[in-house]
Amino acid sequence: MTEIPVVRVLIMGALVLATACTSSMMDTGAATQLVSVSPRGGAAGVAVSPDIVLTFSEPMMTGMEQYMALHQGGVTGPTTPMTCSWSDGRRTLSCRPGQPLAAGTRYTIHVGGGMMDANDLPVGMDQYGMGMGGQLATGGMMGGQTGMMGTGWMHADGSYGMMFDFTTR
Ligand SMILES: [Cu+2]
Repeated sequence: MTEIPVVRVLIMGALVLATACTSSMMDTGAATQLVSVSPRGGAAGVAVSPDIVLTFSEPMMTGMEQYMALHQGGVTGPTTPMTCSWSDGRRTLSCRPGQPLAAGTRYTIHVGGGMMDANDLPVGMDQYGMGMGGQLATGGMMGGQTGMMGTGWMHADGSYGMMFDFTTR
């Protein structure tokens, strides 16, 4: 009868894996945070060809730029295509609109609440975002649009990320 020892070995293995998983999660420490946004929420007189820059406290997962959008008007307004690039070890995301923005017009940067860091962990947004003029994008504000309410956009707190509006000069 060799089956019982095999089962015991498998159980032991599972326990070791569970222990390793717990300790690695503790080592991760605080969640990655969105630490700065430019232009800040409520900014006025912004150039019509602005550099829109997000800075995170830790490296971000590949492809997360797809969950950052620039809307004309509020968060339900049409989006403007942007060209984005990462720097500083994938901590800084810099985007520029493909065409100059309209003058004297309000725009909204929408940072998707489901952005993940390089360790595949959710990114905190409101700890610093509120102080930068950000507002949580609630379901009601989204106006029932579905394109920005799925994975990548929805945050664990039930919001759809943060919005930072500005007005061009
Ligand atoms: Cu959006």
